[in-house]
Amino acid sequence: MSEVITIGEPLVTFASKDPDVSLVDAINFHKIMGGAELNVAIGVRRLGHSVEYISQVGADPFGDYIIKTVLGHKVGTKYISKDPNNFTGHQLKQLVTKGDPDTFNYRKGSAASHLTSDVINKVNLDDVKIAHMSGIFPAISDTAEETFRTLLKRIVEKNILVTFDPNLRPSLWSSKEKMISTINELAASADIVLPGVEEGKILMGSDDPEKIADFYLKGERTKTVVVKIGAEGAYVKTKDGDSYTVKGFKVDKVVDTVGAGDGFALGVITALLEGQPMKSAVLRGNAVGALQVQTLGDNDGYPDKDGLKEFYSKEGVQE
Ligand code: KDG
Repeated sequence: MSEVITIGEPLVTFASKDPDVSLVDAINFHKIMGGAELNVAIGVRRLGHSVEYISQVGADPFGDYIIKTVLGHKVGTKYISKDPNNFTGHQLKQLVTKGDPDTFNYRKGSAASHLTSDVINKVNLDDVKIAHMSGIFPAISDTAEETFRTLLKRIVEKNILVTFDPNLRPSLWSSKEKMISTINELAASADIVLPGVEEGKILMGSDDPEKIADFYLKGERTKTVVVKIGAEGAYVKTKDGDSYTVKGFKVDKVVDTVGAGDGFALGVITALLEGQPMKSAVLRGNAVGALQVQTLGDNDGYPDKDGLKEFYSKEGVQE
């Protein structure tokens, strides 16, 4: 069995090719694969760790493309089922020269949104060291939320370390109130919570990293909160009162911000798997995030071991 497990919806993404043209007017697109938790899985694998991805795709060309591409990344596909009655989720993504790109989702009623708990009961968690959970999957349907909760319950019962990224996607939730209450409730089951500073503002009303950390540290299982503060890096606070900031890396040219948060999560996860202390794990999170924003695509910038070493030596940093 794998060291890491995650659950999510894979997306076939049509990324527009002409910069700063709106999604309404764009006519040239290329096809790539995204999905926040799948991005994490791809990066975890690239850094040499085994990972299983739980999901469901449609019996359609998009679904076959996802399975073929996931296999190509050597991420485990044992728990990706095919749903003959529903379509594979997809997305349009704008190419921008500044800021976050506009996106549009086609995922209401998708195959992943019909993934039921039966699959979860068959998942072998025996050797899993870290479960990466995010706030996207419970947003896509009531069925998905129930499935997510079933998995989380099994993971917590087995005392597996949980990392949780709120990953706010307001357009996927039935209401803002439901989004906030569900995400904050789910976060309490995680050992490590990874909110962004802007997410903190929406979820608990402050963009002060320390206040955000204090809020999530009240969670029943939560021992560490790592608040992402963009280019500035990340603020860490632990239940036993330790707190510090790990500075981010300077990036000359941001090409595409998508996938940076997932890069941060996978940096933290892989470093912890390798027995590194939290400070080095957060440093790696910052490094992978900085590499990701310098490439197009939702996961193309994630480094392998040599790429990470090279980046650290260029930055004059010791892990
Ligand atoms: O975090 C990156 C993701 O945003 C992207 O790959 C796809 O929007 C996406 C999603 O909801 O998973």
